[in-house]
Amino acid sequence: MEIRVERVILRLVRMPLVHFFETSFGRTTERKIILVEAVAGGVSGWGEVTAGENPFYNEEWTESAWMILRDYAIPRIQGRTLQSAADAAPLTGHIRGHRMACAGLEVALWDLEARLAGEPLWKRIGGGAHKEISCGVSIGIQNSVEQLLGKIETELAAGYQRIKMKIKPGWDVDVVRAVRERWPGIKLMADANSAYTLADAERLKRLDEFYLMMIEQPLAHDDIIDHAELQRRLDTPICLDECIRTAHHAEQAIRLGACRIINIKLGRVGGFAEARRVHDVAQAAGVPVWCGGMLEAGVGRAHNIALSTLPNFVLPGDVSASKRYWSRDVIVPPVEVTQQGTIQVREGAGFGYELDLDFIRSITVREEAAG
Ligand code: OSB
Ligand code: MG
Repeated sequence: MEIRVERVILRLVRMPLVHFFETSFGRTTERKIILVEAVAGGVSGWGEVTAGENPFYNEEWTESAWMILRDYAIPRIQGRTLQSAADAAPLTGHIRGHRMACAGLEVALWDLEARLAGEPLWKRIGGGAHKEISCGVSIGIQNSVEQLLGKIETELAAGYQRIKMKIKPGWDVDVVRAVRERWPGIKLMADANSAYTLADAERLKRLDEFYLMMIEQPLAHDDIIDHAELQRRLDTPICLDECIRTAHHAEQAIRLGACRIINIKLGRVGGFAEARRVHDVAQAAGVPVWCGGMLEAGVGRAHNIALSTLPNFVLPGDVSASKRYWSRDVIVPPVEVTQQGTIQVREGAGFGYELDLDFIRSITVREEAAG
């Protein structure tokens, strides 16, 4: 589907979270999110940049993404005629790193292509294997164990299929034990966001006792080799998040035995084209994947749903209901989760939700249009 990209508009929106979210690298109370609108033939496609407010998850943050988009990514796309949204990633491929920034534009172009074709986005990217997405929740570090147990209770009652809890040194073995003792049968996993080193292997080994589904990214964000060493010592499967930025990384990690599961995030890998390649590499190796989250607003959430319809997304992901994050989302309807802990995939064109443009206008703190 030919796309002549006439105009790209960047909007910075501020959205307070309903509850703070804390990981091993810090606490977030308000998101600063870039929404990307790409226009062709009077039709708009929308993307969301998933970078955090600070360069702590990876090297990107909202402001770096704004500059990369404005000064590098958009000028390479705008005014061009693409044969398909698949042409976008190669055009920004020589930009080192900054994948979340480039992905914000890439995913907007896929949404645009789907809307121009009058087709659902999931179809356009080759998805559609699942009509319903299995949902888990990611629960941050809390002020007390009691608070954590209370939160887990609420999410299980809402129907979520698996619980992911954040861990860090000092909030790990004892806390996981408390959760396991209370709920011996639930699907449970832990995400360390790179808070440990190989010197902590014995401590991490103690988590084997709690038969977790997986431990996500225990070691450094850029270290596949130490994860391979750790995986040899653990019974619990390692899932890589931060380490996997390309399909080539996925290939290397699998070859080295550094993980048995991969978390795919659209932004971290640079958009749909690379996400699909990571998915395919994992699938060919018999490694299951699931869709991670970055506390997205509705646009990013809707893109994650489309991605999760690819066949090898066989484990519950971190994509959950809008209301867990926002008192009002930027899409209508908000993302809703059934009592069985699933999201029903929508059939409309593009990502299948309407933009709440009045609301977006009311929370926009900066806007810049190129073209
Ligand atoms: O590591 O998966 C992560 C949020 C921000 C940064 C990194 C991560 C997360 C989450 C939250 O776990 C997932 C979500 O609810 O969107
Ligand atoms: Mg993670």
